[in-house]
Amino acid sequence: MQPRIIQSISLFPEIFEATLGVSMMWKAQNKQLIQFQHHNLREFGIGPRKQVDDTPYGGGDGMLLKPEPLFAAIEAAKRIDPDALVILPTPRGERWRQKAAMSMADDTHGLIFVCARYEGYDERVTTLIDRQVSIGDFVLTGGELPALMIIDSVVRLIPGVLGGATSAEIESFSDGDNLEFPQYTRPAEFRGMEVPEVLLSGNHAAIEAWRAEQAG
Ligand code: 6GU
Repeated sequence: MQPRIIQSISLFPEIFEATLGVSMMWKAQNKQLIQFQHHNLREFGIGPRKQVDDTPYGGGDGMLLKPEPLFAAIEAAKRIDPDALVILPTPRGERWRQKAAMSMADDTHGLIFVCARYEGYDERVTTLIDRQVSIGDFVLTGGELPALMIIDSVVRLIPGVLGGATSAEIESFSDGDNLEFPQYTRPAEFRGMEVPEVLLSGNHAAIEAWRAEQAG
């Protein structure tokens, strides 16, 4: 089976390399379940100075990403994976939720994340975008962190990525909005704090009941 390709377009591809190069995201690549490919938007910049930004028509503060480099980068990513879904992280997008992560994990399309910086992007780029997604009601300086959060939330749900077969299922939010129960490991007493007695009891029915109650 061909690994699913997840691409990013950003002025700071090193943010992706660093974050996706460790732990479970690295393992997902190592197991050939996912293939990450990160594009530097600067390489698609215009002229000898590789210009990617410009001032907004109509005036206003700050700089916008120009359409030409964004179009060229998205088209290059599409040549690698023509059927890929193009996602734009933006505070104006639909709110990202666990349910969306689950359906994206079930889907087999590749993904292309287009990460804006500066004060935003030329609106014409949205003609190439399939989906605009926000991760919450606050504003960040760029789309890289939101893209990484979305990637992490999807990749961990792909079968074979997490070790234990059901560890994703029983974790928080996977089967509704219930929060996970508290957990403990050795030692049974630490700095005067004791592990709840029921967890040491060996009574599996009682443990299940306690966990259900704690998960609320
Ligand atoms: Cl997706 N992008 C940016 N820049 N800020 C955000 C966001 C996305 N979601 C919440 N805040």
